[in-house]
Amino acid sequence: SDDERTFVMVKPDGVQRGLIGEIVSRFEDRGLKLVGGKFMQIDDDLAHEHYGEHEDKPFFDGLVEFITSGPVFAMVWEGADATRQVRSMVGETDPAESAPGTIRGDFGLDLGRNVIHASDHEDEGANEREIDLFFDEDELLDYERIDAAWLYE
Ligand code: YYY
Ligand code: MG
Repeated sequence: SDDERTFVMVKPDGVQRGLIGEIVSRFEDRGLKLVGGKFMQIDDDLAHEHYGEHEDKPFFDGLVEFITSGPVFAMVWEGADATRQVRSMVGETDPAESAPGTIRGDFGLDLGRNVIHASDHEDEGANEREIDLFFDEDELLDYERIDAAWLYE
């Protein structure tokens, strides 16, 4: 289906480095549809919930400190196979291992400052869980892109 939704977030480093527009443009250019967006600061509780799967990892405390350290830009993008396609545009977790042309491969060098979060396509239902965590239902908008007929056969 062409209405899969996925959660994406420009992290505090991406916001500080002025990369919001560049990152939004990449998803728009790909033909994905923005259905929600929120400029916000993550508090400790939300950080713990969002990154709960990493609670026992050595990098967890630093990760929570980083993600709560400044504003983030949270988004929901919709399109065919959106979760997997966005992850492929994002690159590997470590920017140093990410191919040029990917967001992390073009804008990062360090694992702990990798610019962007996107729902994991290998974690079943992660996209829906993360969308629910960050957005209320009425913050997600239903509309057609005017070029929809040219994006899908
Ligand atoms: O989903 P993704 O962001 O690509 O990676 P995760 O394995 O879910 O880890 C979340 C987050 O934690 C990652 O974006 C950077 C940070 N991190 C880290 O600082 N050190 C690690 N060894 C692994 C992950
Ligand atoms: Mg992950």
